Amino acid sequence: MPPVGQVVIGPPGSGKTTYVWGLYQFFTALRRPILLVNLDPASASPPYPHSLSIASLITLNDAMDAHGLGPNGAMLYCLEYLEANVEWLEEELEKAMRKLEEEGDVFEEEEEEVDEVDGGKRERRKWQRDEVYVVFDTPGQVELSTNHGSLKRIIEALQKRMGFRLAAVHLMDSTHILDASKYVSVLLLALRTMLQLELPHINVLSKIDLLGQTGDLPFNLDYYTEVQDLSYLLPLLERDQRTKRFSELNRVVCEIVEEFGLVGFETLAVEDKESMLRLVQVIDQALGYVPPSLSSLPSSTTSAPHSHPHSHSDPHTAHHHSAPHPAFSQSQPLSSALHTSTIQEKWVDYPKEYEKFERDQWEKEGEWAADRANEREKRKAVREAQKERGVMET
Ligand SMILES: Nc1nc2c(ncn2[C@@H]2O[C@H](COP(=O)(O)OP(=O)(O)OP(=O)(O)O)[C@@H](O)[C@H]2O)c(=O)[nH]1
Ligand SMILES: [Mg+2]
Repeated sequence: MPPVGQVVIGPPGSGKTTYVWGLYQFFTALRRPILLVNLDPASASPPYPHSLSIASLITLNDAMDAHGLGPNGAMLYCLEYLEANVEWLEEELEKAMRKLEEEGDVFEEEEEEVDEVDGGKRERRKWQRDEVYVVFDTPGQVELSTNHGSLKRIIEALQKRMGFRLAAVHLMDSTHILDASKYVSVLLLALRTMLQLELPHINVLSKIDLLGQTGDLPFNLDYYTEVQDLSYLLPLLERDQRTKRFSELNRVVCEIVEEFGLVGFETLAVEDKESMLRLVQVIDQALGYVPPSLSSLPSSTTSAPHSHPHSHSDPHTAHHHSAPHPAFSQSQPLSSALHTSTIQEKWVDYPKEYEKFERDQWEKEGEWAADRANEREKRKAVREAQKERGVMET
């Protein structure tokens, strides 16, 4: 089976790079192998641990200096340059994947767990080619995925020549849905991109944690995620002075989106592990990808899962868990309707109550972890005392 992965696309600032970094942390916690590829030439040193970067081939500044281009033209030039040198990308990917196959990957263990489980040795896990998951971070210039052909052709080359199975994960800022006219633009952008890239496609309303703080949502969240009867939007668009005179255009756009019947949305709050888990499972399903099973993991990874009091922390600083997430074995994501109503409660209707509930849970988890650490210390002291007694008796 060929390698699988995601091409992460979306407008500037929609959260692509943060999501890619979050995915790395999440996959590492789940002990799933992951390779990150930076295809944004404006980002010479991406914040996440990447296996390769377009910046090794060409940067935005190179293109601007060499050809006297502005940033937008230089961005298109860089992607065209990458397309012309797609063999470079293939060779670099091949090298990175072979490294995982031959040398394997090592997952960080918390010190005390390592001491207890395997006497301080760290196991390297070697991966099969079909287990390797590759994530491509792309620039935010929308035309790269709506009408400029280079990104599409680069993806096609990876699919045809290396056998990649890729899904497009299209992030769009969820706060746009608060404004009916912006929501219509988001729908149109999603549809245009789906038709251009022709990949298994998952549209995502990102930064859903900001939705409740930013404004009032006229309809329930599932109205927007499931793209239900868009005629309900028309009175809102009529009321808005900016969009009133385009009412006929808006009506036709809504009809087109409904006729295609392709657009729907998942949601994402990148720091929320349940939100990440749900999205990863939906993408796995779209790709027909079955993650490496628990039974094939090294013995040290099958110890009891332990939660971490800071598991909700910023992805830039979050700890890696040394055991797989308990939900790892769940093959089916929560039903879409149920999931969306939970998200609505958590981020839109009762964010404060949820925050308090989660804080209480973390406190309990923290106490539990402290108790466990004390227990471990006690057992260690007993073992040492027994050892000493043994030495004295012999
Ligand atoms: N609250 C919240 N903020 C987020 C989330 N994801 C990203 N952000 C913030 O959004 C901003 C933009 O994030 P990036 O990851 O740089 O966005 P990008 O799509 O890579 O941007 P470009 O590369 O410029 O196109 C940063 O300040 C992030 O911290 C999220 O889920 N919730
Ligand atoms: Mg970025």
